[in-house]
Amino acid sequence: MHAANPGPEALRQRADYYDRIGTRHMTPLWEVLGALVPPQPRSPAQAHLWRYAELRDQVMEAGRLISAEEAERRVLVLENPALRGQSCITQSLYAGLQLIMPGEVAPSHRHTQSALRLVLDGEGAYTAVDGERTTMRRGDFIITPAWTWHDHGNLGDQPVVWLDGLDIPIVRFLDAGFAERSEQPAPQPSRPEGDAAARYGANMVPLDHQPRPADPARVFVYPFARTRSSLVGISQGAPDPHHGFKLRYVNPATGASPMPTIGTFAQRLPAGFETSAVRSTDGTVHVCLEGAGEARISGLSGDFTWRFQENDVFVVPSWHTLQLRADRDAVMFSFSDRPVQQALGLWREERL
Ligand code: 1HN
Repeated sequence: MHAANPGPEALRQRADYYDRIGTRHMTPLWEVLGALVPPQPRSPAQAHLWRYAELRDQVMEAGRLISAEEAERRVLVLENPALRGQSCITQSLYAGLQLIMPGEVAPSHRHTQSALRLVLDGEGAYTAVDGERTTMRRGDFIITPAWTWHDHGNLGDQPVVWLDGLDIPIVRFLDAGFAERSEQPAPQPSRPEGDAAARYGANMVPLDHQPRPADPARVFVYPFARTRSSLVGISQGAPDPHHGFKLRYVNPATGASPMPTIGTFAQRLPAGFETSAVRSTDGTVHVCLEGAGEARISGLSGDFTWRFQENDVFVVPSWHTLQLRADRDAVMFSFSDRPVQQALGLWREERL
């Protein structure tokens, strides 16, 4: 960083010294300080778009090659092109596309990783969380809180596809992962559909409800019809220049993020609207649920312009600027590690 011109003899002595201390498991900070503490985020992740037309063909092929039962979960992992082999879409988040065919079940298990589902295609599947099933409809956002039992099934006659988002890399980083399989692969529900929403999701809670901060959220479904009508409802006002009409999902019983590790957002961009450029420290996965448009992304991994349409998925790494334009009225879903960064006092956004 500072001007200094060591001669060849000094460099040779240093190299020799580094070798000697290296054998004792030490290394000089001054050779790595700049990389350890960069002036701004230098994410190794790359911006990337996955088109649903291709994703669908590929996941349907998996449907012919392996059963949900054999796979446990029949999922194609969306791997960040610059992080191959690590099963992650950003440094902190995992994403995958899951397929369940008519008549199949994905057996019950639980793990300390938190999961979200965003239903993309097909009808007739359910997911169950701690004894309550919910019917999966397109655009529904469903969570599986940490350490809750969950299984999926398809009672209909169509393949059903959804996007999974999990905090796998965060839990791996902390070496805090546990998992177990249930003795019953497809347990019968113990509560009727809608029970959690009625008890915890109507601005009311049970009389004796005393949530502790680490308790799993009870409401686990955010139906798309309600999200959509809220987005249309706020569209009477003026759009935020950088975000259009955008809301974040909360646990209705606490006001906190639905999951402690993953923040989730829904956004409406009216046809013709173009957002001003914005960048933030939370690398974010975006999914187009309705409409079509263009995304412009710029940052360390390059400059990209993509046209997107329904069910296309793209990732914007940390500190890359994003601009969105809707050609047709667009509804976007997105998720990131923002609640983690905010809890640690790290999150920054720059509106350009
Ligand atoms: C998981 O449990 C599901 O329950 C999906 O559908 C994807 C990826 C890694 C680990 C657990 C599911 C997963 C997963």
